[in-house]
Amino acid sequence: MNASFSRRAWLARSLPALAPVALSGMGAAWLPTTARAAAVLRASSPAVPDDWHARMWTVFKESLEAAPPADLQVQIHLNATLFKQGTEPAAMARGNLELATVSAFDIAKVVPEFSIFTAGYVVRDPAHQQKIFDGAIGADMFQRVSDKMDITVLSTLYLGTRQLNLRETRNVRTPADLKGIKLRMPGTKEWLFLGQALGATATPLAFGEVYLGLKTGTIDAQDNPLPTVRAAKFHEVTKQLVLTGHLVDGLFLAVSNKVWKSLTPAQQQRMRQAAQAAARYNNDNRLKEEAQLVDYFRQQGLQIQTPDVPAFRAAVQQAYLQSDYARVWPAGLLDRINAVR
Ligand code: KDO
Repeated sequence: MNASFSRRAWLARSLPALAPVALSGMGAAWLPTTARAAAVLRASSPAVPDDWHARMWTVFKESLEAAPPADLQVQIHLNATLFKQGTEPAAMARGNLELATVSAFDIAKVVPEFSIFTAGYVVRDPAHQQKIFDGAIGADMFQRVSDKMDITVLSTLYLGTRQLNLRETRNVRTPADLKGIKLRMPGTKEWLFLGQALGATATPLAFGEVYLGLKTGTIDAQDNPLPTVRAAKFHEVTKQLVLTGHLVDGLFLAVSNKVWKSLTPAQQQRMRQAAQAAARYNNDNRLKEEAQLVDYFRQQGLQIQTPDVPAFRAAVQQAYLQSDYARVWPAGLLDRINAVR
């Protein structure tokens, strides 16, 4: 890993990836709150409208806009129509976007120690995740994110526990059984590392192209939490789920510091409350649905396999601990995460 990764390089590298529609809208939306008109805050997400972390933006919007004064308005842009997946944090840092959900993988590109949360089998379950990020570890990490990325995290969303989802059935007991499988991962090296650690051939592809990739066979498999498999209809073009549970995944609802620092304390408080309400809505619904989906997918005709999870855990943990990622994890952080109960 390049420890001397510069913030300037991150911003520069992300610029060509901006969706054209975002370029045309640049600078148009964010108005200073001192102006009479309400300030418009645009939220960008690659999520499909039926996914809970897309719907939660409506909860955020309604919560923020409900209380007088009507000084803040939210515009929701889904399906990566405003910014491409993964380019949102750099856009927010530049002041071209106001709100987004950011993954641990996006953050690890700029705050390398955050890669501890991209490692498989570190976070135990959703309750562990919330306790980590609501406590001292979260406060320390989010300060680093604000300092280096110019964004402020307002709440932590449970995205779900990532499982494998294959186009054709195959007996997958251990990582060795994934040899040669083209497993789609989002297109950054942090994601690809996770795919390789699982034993597959990790293949980068944007979320919006996964359905077609599975349908046409350019990829053999994808990994996502079950609620996302349902919302994006991946079960229509796959035959098997392998319940590896390899990553208890999260997203961070974040605001550009350019916006955040221009708000009054009262506006900041309303924004935090809206973000907490949105996270609660997402987390409650996602957990409830996740618990029902194995049965649902079985009814839809998918084969459900429970693999040798300890074998996956051992292989993935070893891959991370031997990697450059682990070298930049602050001393003792893994133990502190494990000790959170
Ligand atoms: C995905 O592309 O697999 C992923 O699940 C990665 C997440 O970090 C997040 O970007 C998510 O997609 C999107 O929000 C779409 O659900």
